[in-house]
Amino acid sequence: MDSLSVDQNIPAADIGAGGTRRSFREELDTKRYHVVDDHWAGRVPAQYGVAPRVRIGQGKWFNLLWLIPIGLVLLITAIAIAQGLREIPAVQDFLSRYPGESALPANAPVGLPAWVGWQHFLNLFMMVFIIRSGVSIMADHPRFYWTRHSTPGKDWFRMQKPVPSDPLYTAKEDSITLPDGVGLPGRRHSIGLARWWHLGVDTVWLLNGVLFFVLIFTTGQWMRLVPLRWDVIPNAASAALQYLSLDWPVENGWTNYNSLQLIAYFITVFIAAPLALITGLGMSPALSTRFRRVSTIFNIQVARSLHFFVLCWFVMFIVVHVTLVMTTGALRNLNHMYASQDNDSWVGFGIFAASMVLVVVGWLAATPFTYRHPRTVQKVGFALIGRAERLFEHIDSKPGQYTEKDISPYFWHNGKYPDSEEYQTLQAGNFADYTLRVNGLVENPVELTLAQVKALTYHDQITQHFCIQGWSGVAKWGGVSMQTILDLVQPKPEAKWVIFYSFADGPDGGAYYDAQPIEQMSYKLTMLAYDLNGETVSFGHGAPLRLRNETQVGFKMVKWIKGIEFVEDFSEIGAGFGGYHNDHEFFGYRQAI
Ligand SMILES: Nc1nc2c(c(=O)[nH]1)N[C@H]1C(S)=C(S)[C@@H](COP(=O)(O)O)O[C@H]1N2
Ligand SMILES: [Mo]
Repeated sequence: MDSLSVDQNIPAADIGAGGTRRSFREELDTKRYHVVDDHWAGRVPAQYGVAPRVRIGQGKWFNLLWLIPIGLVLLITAIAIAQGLREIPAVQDFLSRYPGESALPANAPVGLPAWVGWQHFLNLFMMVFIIRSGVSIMADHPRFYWTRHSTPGKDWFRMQKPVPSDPLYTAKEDSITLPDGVGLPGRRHSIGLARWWHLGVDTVWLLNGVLFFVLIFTTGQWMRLVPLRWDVIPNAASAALQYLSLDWPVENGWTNYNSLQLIAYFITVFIAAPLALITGLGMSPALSTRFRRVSTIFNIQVARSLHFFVLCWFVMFIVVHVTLVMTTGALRNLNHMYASQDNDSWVGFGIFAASMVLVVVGWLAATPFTYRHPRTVQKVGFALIGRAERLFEHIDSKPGQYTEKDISPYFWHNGKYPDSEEYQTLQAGNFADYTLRVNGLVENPVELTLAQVKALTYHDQITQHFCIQGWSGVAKWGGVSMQTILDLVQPKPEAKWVIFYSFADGPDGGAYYDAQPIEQMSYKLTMLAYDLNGETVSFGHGAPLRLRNETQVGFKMVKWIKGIEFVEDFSEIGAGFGGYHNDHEFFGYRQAI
């Protein structure tokens, strides 16, 4: 390995204290950012998208705002039809045979205990944050697809203009701003913070959900939420007809919900809530790469689209549910849920009103709080979900999931392109003068020319990329396994993290970098790529070298790599949070979901 040892002719400018190679650390932005203000993240200007559209055919799009007038017309028509139907004797017979509610088992509980009220409140309180941060995450890549190829023009839904033809257009440029109070936090490309809210509150919501399931099954309350007799179906049809004809079914919620209500609750509790979890996990790079069979059909884009349908269900449910609670004996209904009593007093209303104050305060405060204390959001979010993410990081997936025919026709670009003179000179010379420096806590620091890198054992893999923003794509990457680099440099036992430095600066200035746990460097699918789909990797995708770590989301895969450093911990590197996006945009350093 003589030819690969450290070059002794280090340019004077590169010599730091102690006569050793100056570290790339000195090129990082070490400022600690503690607020999200107008200067945040290189001043991303606001950009509002377009009204949501669904694709109908090749290049035709249907603006969903039309659903408002169309829905109104359909509703009025349906009301007229329902009222007409109720004149028919056979329908009247049907309504008296199936009045709208199905009998409960004799041992079913009567009334709603206080814990139901608490559960209900906690759920609705958390839902506000979950939904708003979810919409923010969606706005970061405001398009949906059905295949794992996120091909422009093949999206089935978009809230953004068609993808422009500029070949270097990035997914970040595609992200949109949400109006204040809608998104959490709402600012364009604030996905790092939105994810802490979403995944952090999700964790509490899921734990609370487990408690809810335990309680409903130990108290018999489940019998009121699960269809147990076949006549639930005709009764639900009957209730629907009664609602539509504006002659509503008798309210008896204290003892038994009507069948339509029961089905709506059943779907919400037993289908939509679990599906939210399953479709959420379906977007994880670590899980999708590990559970190949499942992810063949249930790929990230199917999961993301279905996750959106779950959101639509919850929003629709909330609107209809609240409307009906308020229009079918509000005081009594509120007493049921908020005061565990079945009467017309104002007690339930009082508790409800107080709880709404909390909801509104939480709603109004969440975004300003996030902008003022983003590090707190990052820290609390990590405390809530970090453990689960770490669990998924232990997955070392096998190669061979995809073949050449799975390669995506379009692979989005992302990030800020390098524009330094240093990079441009190297690029103009076809990287003949490029060297990759690998040093830090290693026995054998090296400085390799590109030719020397290419002389190392070749490795290739066809894998799927998962950008944190939501797009994905399959590509064939060729280059060197990180294991080969480890064998060459021999990390010391103290080395725990591996820092990848880029030629490109991030949006606030200072070089882009990312810290990766050393265990993941010997995973089968961790590599330095210099080929993409059988050709030399292009400028846009990271020439001459870029990282692949298929356990993680895309922002961790540094492009335009110039150096690698092995360290014990990353607190002294950059601003100390483990990567450019962590320092500047409050991302987390473990992102296996
Ligand atoms: N140097 C650098 N590397 C980077 C980024 C960046 O901004 N700078 N963006 C990351 C993000 S967010 C993604 S999704 C991937 C995108 O890789 P691609 O452009 O090859 O698709 O690169 C990652 N590597
Ligand atoms: Mo990304």
